[in-house]
Amino acid sequence: MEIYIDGKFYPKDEAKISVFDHGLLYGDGVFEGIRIYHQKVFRLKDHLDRLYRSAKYINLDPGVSVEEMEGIVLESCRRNGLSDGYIRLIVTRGVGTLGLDPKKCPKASIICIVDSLAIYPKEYYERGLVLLTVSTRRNIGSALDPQTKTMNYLNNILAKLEADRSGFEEALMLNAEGYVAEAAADNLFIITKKKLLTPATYLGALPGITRAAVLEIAPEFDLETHETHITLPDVYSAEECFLTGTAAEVIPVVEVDGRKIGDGKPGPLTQRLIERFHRLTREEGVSF
Ligand code: PXG
Repeated sequence: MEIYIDGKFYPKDEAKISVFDHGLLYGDGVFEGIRIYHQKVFRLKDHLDRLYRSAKYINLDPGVSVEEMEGIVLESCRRNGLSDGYIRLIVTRGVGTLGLDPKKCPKASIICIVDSLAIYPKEYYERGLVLLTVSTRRNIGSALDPQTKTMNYLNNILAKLEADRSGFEEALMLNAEGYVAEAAADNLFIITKKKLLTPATYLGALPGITRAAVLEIAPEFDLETHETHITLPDVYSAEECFLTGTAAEVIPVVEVDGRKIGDGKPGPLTQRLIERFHRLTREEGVSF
């Protein structure tokens, strides 16, 4: 395995960064999780757009153009030779002092890791996930905008810990007003009466790349799509429910807070969307 750090490739054991990096000290940075399918990088441009959008939000200049960043990702893929895998692309504020002043960090650091993916057990897809709504609310946009993918994931980790402590596989997070936002690291969808609904991003959902792909393919199944407000009663009474994310892909949800969704089995449209999404990952992508 060869890991890219600031212009050079290192073997796994030698891939190290400074303890003065503000990514480590303050979570000051942004990142992307990207998937390789069949020797091609899935929706790389969309991931890079989101990375630069997140960087702009925290006023961080990655120091390389989008085209150069694409080159870094593709070269990392070539050197690692995985035909299916996971890319973690990270831009940190870089090395600075122990004070949090970002001005003391002259240069951003870029890290690109390509590794095999720890995929969810197959049984999760066959029987579906059981969710718990946690008390940890999604960050409010005026504090740290959940539409951006920053290195500060404690909000999500607190949610995950809470679900885990009660024996649940995944956490459902509400925003400060009590509307459904997303799962700890995945977007949420429900299907009701031929409508496919997902929380609008301004309500606390990340604009997920998988979410966008599902919204694109949904009309093929006669589903009318809406990015909107969703409440817990909407989720409980939905016919079908599923999560989307780069790692999880499309995964059925069969129970939320002790309420069965539909008949408590993965829904038929969810299953068709899963198959269609897999086809998309075979057809699309940037070769390396
Ligand atoms: N919401 C949040 C908060 C996320 O972090 C998604 C939704 C799904 O977005 P994409 O673009 O992937 O469809 C994410 C991204 C992991 C892991 O190890 C997953 C994510 C981020 C970091 C780690 O499972 N998901």
